[in-house]
Amino acid sequence: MEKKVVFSGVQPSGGLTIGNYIGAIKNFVDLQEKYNCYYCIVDLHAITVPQIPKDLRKNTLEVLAIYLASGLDPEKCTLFIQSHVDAHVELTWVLNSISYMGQLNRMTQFKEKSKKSEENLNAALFTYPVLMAADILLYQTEFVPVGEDQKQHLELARDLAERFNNRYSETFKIPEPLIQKFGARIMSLQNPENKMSKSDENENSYILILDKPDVIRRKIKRAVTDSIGEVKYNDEQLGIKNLMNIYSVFSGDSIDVIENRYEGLGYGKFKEDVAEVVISGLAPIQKRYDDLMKNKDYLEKVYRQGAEKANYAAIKTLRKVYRKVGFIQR
Ligand code: ATP
Ligand code: LTN
Repeated sequence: MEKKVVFSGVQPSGGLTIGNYIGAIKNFVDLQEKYNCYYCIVDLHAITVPQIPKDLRKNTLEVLAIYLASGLDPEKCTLFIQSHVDAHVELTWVLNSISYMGQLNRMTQFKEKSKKSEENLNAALFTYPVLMAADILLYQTEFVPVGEDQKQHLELARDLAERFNNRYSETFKIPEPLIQKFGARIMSLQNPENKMSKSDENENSYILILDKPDVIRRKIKRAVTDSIGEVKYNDEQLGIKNLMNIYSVFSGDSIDVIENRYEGLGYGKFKEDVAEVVISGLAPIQKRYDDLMKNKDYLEKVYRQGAEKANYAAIKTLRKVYRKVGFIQR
């Protein structure tokens, strides 16, 4: 039986955070064993906000190296750069033709990001979710592992697939989101009501996968908590809850075990331990990352082979789509 397809992407829009790792990349690794996985570095998405070209190039390779360092194996899954497979842009155009402005206007991410650039809002930011739908639908994807924040975009991808299938006959598989129950939304260390985001202005609000041990210790020490003073898991203590989630993911200990361990101990010791668990969880990834970044030839080989494999699958779907909408075969 053919393996079911998994697709996901990460933007090379800056250093990756432990939110990206826990909400997305960590799960990619488990999925590669059972599914036919495509993991993309979505550079076309990244330019929906201004990027400095040389940083974009650097960040793109960085995401690839982090994918590999986290345990993704190019023999088991397809790792590629979005702009290397033309079909993503081509399918986006066709999907734009069946996308409703009203629905795109309601996308939370668009509303939030457009607030940040009130003047000269660019059109790509508006059609960002259509490009994301194209990414997913090109590969006849069954499952899309993402963090909670991407749920609405997934809904749109499903709507577009259904709309196209109804209008032109069965073409796309309808994708399902795969959102972890636990860790799907790692919160900002400075404002635990917001998600941890690599584009946050305050660098104390996030931990980068590549942060050095001292930086991690400092950021966790400064993490906002509360005056209750007990390590308990509840919505009155969002900062502590978030740190407990992080602790649990990196240590493998359950929330109950953590609550019991820190009963009566206060926040100081707890925060120190959270930092150490994160540091030792990231250490092997950082070590492999450093080695990989010294071997640019290898990285190039991986993304080239990936693009070839992805292109082969994507073109099949795109040809079907072009035929169905009435384009003459070339
Ligand atoms: P930005 O913060 O710049 O808006 P982002 O980190 O949200 O970008 P991506 O890099 O494209 O955007 O996200 C890659 C994956 O990481 C997505 O699946 C997203 O849902 C997940 N993710 C991002 N932030 C978090 C978070 N704080 N908690 C859990 N998952 C997250
Ligand atoms: N919009 C996503 C990144 C992304 C993606 C995808 C995720 C682009 N294309 C396809 C899953 C599937 C984000 O996390 N900001």
